[in-house]
Amino acid sequence: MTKDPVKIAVQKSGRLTPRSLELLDRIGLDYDRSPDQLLCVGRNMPVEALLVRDDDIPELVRDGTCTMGFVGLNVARETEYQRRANGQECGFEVVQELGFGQCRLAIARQETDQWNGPQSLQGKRIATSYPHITQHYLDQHNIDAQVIAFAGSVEIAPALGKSDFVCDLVSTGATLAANKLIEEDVILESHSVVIRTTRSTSAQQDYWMDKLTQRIDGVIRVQHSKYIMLHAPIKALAAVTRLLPGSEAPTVIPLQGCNEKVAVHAVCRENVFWETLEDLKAAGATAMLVLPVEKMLA
Ligand code: PRT
Ligand code: ZN
Repeated sequence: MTKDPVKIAVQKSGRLTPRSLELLDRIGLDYDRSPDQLLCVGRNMPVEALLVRDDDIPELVRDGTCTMGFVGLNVARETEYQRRANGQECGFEVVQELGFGQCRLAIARQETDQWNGPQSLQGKRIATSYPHITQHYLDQHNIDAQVIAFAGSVEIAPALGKSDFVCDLVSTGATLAANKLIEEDVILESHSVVIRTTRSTSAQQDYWMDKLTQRIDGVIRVQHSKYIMLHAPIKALAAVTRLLPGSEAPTVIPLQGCNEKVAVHAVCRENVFWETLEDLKAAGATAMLVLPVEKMLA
């Protein structure tokens, strides 16, 4: 085992797990799993991934057990606000957005209640698994309400008579609808992020964390990028390149035995839709090919 490895805390089994493990793979980490499956030890870099419950990730990164973590912004913020409410330093910082695990933390009301903005919460009971984010929102709006912490199944609290409102994570909205709850204010837009410890780390850990950060950046940047190849009449070149979505200067290559057309290759930093291809075709482009981009390093 390497001395001073970078240790990344990753959710063991849940919504973020498949994409987190895929990300480790895409940044080039080749690893062996420990017999208990809870540790992935890098074979090709001094990097280890520790598989844990998502709620434990911020604390593990704060206390230095791990140097980085992949976690939902909702979980990171809840820990941050909890620590700040206790007068403690946060101990980690959000350094990158990973763009998966999108959801929102929202206030929802019962059909029988009215909503006239945050003031409607005055004097009411709000059930939530995110008591510190909810309290922060109430403080920001100068509202005095009772926050009731629930470990799970928050959505059933009003029907049980335990609360008037809920503040819960929402993705499709189906859970709220099934419980006859109506979404009102979104108090946090969430997605998975990379957090990094604010404790001092060794020169080797800093080197590898910076390298991983760069590689993660590369993976995220190519997520929606496409490589497009096409043939264009020279006289339509300007019109064709103008239509390429989000691309910098394209590469223009002569075609063997053809004086009127050139090949154009470009990385488009946005998705290339059928409509774009149809517009390119109308402008004179032919032989169009759109390919996914796997890696990019600026
Ligand atoms: O066991 P462990 O503690 O690690 O996992 P967990 O059960 O606490 O978390 P998990 O795997 O459910 O979620 C991990 C992270 O995924 C969360 O912290 C969020 O950042 C993110 N995420 C994205 C979600 C959702 N979407 C989501 N829809 N987390 C939870 N939900 C739940 C929500 O709590 C509600 O019960 O799904 C329900 C609502 O979904 P819709 O589609 O009906 O609106
Ligand atoms: Zn959890």
